[in-house]
Amino acid sequence: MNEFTTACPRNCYSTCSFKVTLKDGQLTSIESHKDNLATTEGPCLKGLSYIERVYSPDRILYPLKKEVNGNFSRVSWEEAVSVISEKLISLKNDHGAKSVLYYCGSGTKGLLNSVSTNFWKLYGGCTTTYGDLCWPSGLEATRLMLGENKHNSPWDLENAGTIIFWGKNAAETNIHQMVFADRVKANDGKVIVIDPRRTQTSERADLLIQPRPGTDGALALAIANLIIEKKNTDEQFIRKYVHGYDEFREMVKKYDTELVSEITDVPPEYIVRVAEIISRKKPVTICGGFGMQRYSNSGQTMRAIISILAITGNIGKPGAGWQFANLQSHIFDEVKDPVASFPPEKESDGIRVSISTAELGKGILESKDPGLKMAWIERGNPVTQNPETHTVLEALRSLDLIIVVEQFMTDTAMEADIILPAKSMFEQSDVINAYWHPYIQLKQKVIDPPGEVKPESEIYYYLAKAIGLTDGELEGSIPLPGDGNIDNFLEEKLKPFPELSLNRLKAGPVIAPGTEDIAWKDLEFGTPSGKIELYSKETRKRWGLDELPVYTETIENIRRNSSPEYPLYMMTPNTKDRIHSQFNNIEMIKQVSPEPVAQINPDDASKRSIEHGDMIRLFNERGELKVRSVLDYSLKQGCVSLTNGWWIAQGGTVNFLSFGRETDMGHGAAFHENLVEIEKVE
Ligand SMILES: Nc1nc2c(c(=O)[nH]1)N[C@H]1C(S)=C(S)[C@@H](COP(=O)(O)OP(=O)(O)OC[C@H]3O[C@@H](n4cnc5c(=O)[nH]c(N)nc54)[C@H](O)[C@@H]3O)O[C@H]1N2
Ligand SMILES: Nc1nc2c(c(=O)[nH]1)N[C@H]1C(S)=C(S)[C@@H](COP(=O)(O)OP(=O)(O)OC[C@H]3O[C@@H](n4cnc5c(=O)[nH]c(N)nc54)[C@H](O)[C@@H]3O)O[C@H]1N2
Ligand SMILES: [Mo]
Repeated sequence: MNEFTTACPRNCYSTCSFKVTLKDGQLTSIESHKDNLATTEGPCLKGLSYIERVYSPDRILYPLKKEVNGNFSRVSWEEAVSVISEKLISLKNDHGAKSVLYYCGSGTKGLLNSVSTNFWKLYGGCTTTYGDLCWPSGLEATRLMLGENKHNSPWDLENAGTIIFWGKNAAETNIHQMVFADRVKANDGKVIVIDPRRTQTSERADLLIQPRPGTDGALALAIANLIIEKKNTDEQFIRKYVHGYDEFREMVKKYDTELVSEITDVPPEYIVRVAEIISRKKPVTICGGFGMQRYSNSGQTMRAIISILAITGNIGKPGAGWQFANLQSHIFDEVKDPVASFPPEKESDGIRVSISTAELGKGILESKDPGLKMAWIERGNPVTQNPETHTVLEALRSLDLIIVVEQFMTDTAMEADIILPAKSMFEQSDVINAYWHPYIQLKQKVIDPPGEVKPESEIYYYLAKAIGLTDGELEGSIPLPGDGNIDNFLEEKLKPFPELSLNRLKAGPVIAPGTEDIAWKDLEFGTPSGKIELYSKETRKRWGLDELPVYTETIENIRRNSSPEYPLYMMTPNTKDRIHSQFNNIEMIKQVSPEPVAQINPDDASKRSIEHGDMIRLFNERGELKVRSVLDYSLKQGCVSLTNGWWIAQGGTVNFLSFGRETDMGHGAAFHENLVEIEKVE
């Protein structure tokens, strides 16, 4: 029996450290690695289901090619590589390298992901996307206010007097964070949740505030106004460390509690209550989630929320602060700096960064000089996960050739001409970082890939050779196949950090060098003024938005007021049972989450004669979905909620209904801003 250290590379806050056991070469158990102080409580159900996932009979184990009749059949690696390389050579000659789209999602973390970009540079360039589906408006808002994205260590949360989970459902998306929150509650602290839905997190809280979706900016400014009116600000902190307070104080005066109660549909006494708790139960940590961060006003919303902490002096102290993204473990150059990568760069190393991820379908369809002919998709499932599924499908179907590197027959893989089988997390070593805790970890290879699965680094090696590149030209960019070469590649990346080596990481996680346990303890902010910027000229210059975090109505809310055709807010949250579109095909998960359902408030349902368990149609001008209804008062009236990630074959992706639109800053995707109508299907 052998035990190994490894770590989960999914796009998830927790990024758990694992100890895995092998018996006769087979993975038999997965447990938590106790050295990771953030995730000691153990893996989630998805983590435990890896054993099934890795050995699943549904895994793609060989290269597959789509036949004329639409079915896939097995081909050899030689044939797959030769078809792809011939196309790459001819496209480059006939249309230029930029006629190829390279698209990657967030399927796995790791330094070896950089090999993909290295390949496309060596090929002579390509076209790729900018922005991100996930978090950029919050990242940019934080950067504009505080200078960078970091926060106190996860375990510091238990020092808080008040925790606000604002648009974050940690009990499902960051289960380990709740361990610290529960301790605060047990110690007579307060836990507040701000979310239009009653969630598993709010079940463990003292207070739930349910604003109308997209109105959190107004709510935050009303809270700030009350704190200022009641003189509960930290004047000394403001004088020393806050820029633009006078302008801010003047601006928030108009966010009177009664008015904001109307905007947000939150009773005035609840707004007052939150302001009181923040003033009374210090220190305050706000765990800002991604919920209110995917709207057309979301960057300014996030800035408005951070302002509350700035005026009350809740930054740079134990138990206090803004917990959005802790990027202190992002120490490697190879890992795309999410903030730096916002701006659509016209071109670098021949790579044209011209398509907004939020508008992937439209971007492909409208591409020109040269127009796109081929797409290479890896680590992502854009048909299911990107906004406007119909447009994404139309765009992909307009191309000559689509290559998808995948583990399973996802909606996107179904669109491929050639599918290349992808590795699982246990089949190649890599070094990973995280965005909640500060650890650097080794995701260790513990088993050989099954069938003819090859890790991307190896696929790119063979492709590079097939398009005529020599080993010499690949040196430093694409490692030669073989575990020893991969280890050398990783060791090279660890060299600048004496604390880190593969051997050390094999023992367990290591806190990233330079990590601050209490972020901004020095109260030095990397903003133009060196202070927390309530007033930010850069916000105006870069995004054309007000210097102050003013509230504006979302585009869809304005539309809702003028045309009530689609009156319901469609919410598409995450669930504990999946990571986006991953895991829903696993039996262990299907037992707890067998099919997509739409949660509806019974008052909205009765107006439409919908009963619990009815098949209903959700629709708008972009598309429709048919699913079963679940009537539930926990959802705010006027909302309907359906978790994202279901495949088309499993009942349909929510993104048939969403709209491809960018957030106000950061080039994020505003797909939470989505109005629908529902009706019973006879
Ligand atoms: N189990 C699991 N964990 C995950 C993931 C997963 O898929 N599954 N995904 C990971 C990733 S990539 C991400 S980005 C994070 C996301 O983590 P979270 O931010 O916690 O998750 P979301 O479900 O995107 O949104 C959180 C909440 O925002 C609420 N919300 C929506 N609109 C609004 C609004 O206008 N105002 C307010 N106040 N709330 C609103 C939703 O109802 C939802 O409960 O989780 C990570 N962790
Ligand atoms: N409507 C709506 N849409 C959303 C969201 C929402 O809240 N609402 N959430 C958004 C968010 S926050 C995010 S982060 C995105 C996520 O969007 P994606 O990153 O596209 O989503 P995943 O479903 O995680 O798909 C990743 C795919 O990578 C594959 N994979 C895993 N490991 C590997 C590997 O090593 N190599 C390769 N080649 N493939 C691998 C998996 O099998 C999976 O199919 O979705 C976004 N979409
Ligand atoms: Mo995400």
